[in-house]
Amino acid sequence: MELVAPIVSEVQRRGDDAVREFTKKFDKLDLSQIVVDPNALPAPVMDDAVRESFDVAYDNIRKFHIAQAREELIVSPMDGIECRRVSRPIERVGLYVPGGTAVLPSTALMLGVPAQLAGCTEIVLATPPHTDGSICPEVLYAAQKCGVTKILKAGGAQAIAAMAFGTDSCPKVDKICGPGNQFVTAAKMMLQNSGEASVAIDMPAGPSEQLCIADSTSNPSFVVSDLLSQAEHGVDSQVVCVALDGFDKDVFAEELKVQVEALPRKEFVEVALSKSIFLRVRNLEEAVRFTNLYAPEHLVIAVDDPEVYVEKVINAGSIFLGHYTPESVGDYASGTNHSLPTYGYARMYGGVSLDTFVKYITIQKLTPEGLLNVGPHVETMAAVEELHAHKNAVTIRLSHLQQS
Ligand code: HSO
Ligand code: ZN
Repeated sequence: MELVAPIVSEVQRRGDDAVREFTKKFDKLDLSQIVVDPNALPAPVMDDAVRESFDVAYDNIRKFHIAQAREELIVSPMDGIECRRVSRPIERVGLYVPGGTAVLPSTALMLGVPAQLAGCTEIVLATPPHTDGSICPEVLYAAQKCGVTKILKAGGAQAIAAMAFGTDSCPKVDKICGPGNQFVTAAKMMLQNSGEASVAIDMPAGPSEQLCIADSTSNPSFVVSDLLSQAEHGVDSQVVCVALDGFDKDVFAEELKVQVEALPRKEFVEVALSKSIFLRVRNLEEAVRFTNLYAPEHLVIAVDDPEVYVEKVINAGSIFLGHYTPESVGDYASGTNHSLPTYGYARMYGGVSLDTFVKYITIQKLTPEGLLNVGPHVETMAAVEELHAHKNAVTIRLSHLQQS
């Protein structure tokens, strides 16, 4: 917070100039134009196979998220009273797509698709550019497909502050979504509490994690491959293997050694593993109890009959069932969202969904009969709270009705 606060206030004060200066300082990049319109750029040059995979992912994510749209609610709690609830898009949203040690264009889809489906009209995507100032082609492709209206070529706290306050070239947004490093997260948390910025965030993000439940039916090499797919994200990732009877730790450890050795991101993996856990439990109840306490971002239930666990799980971001559902399918293309609560926040947050990009407006309409039914109760309650004008707004109408 201490490191990020001066960056945020400089961007608030000096806008684009400050963003350019921080980009120069942290990303060693001198950019004259920091905001571009993706739709004015030519379609990026991409391998056909890569384009096809991104298209499949886009379609699956779209299908799962479009089904999340909620019908308008209409309820009549008493005769003459109608209550409704309608959903409306959050008009201006900011999507943060991390660069860092790995560029994650899949995150552009995970945020862009629900924002597009929600009907957000200004969609700003912030991402740190390559060292030559260009944008990752797959991020640009995803941005164009999802109807992103502006790309901010910046990362870190400076990008978050630019979207929160708006600058000459970057539109101000109402909500900022997406994962990021500790500086991005600190900026998001600071700005959501700032009355001057007046901006919401999706959820706090911390180091990410996976918990895998394994028993005698599990395939140790599958289990290891899943845990490593999450461990390779970064040195602060954590993975947990919760093992029931019949899951052999020695076989697991041997397989782990072999698979780690073959990974290009071995250095990150080894640090992450040094802070990870192999936990032996006595039975299903213990496995579930620990899982709910830990509240994993990703829960892999790598057993023959995973459904018996599902109904008992209360805290988890996203769950992967059986032997043929690696976490990576959810990371990319099964259709579920990979922006998930981490670090125990699955106790009170769900992942990004269509709901992240909408808000609900409630509506009520009373007929004279409705006011006759509920009005006297409102008068009584207003009297309890000693709010005379509240009471009078009902009384004046009830008298009018009695006269006519
Ligand atoms: N597992 C990450 C998402 C991701 N994996 C992006 C690969 N690319 C957090 O859910
Ligand atoms: Zn991942």
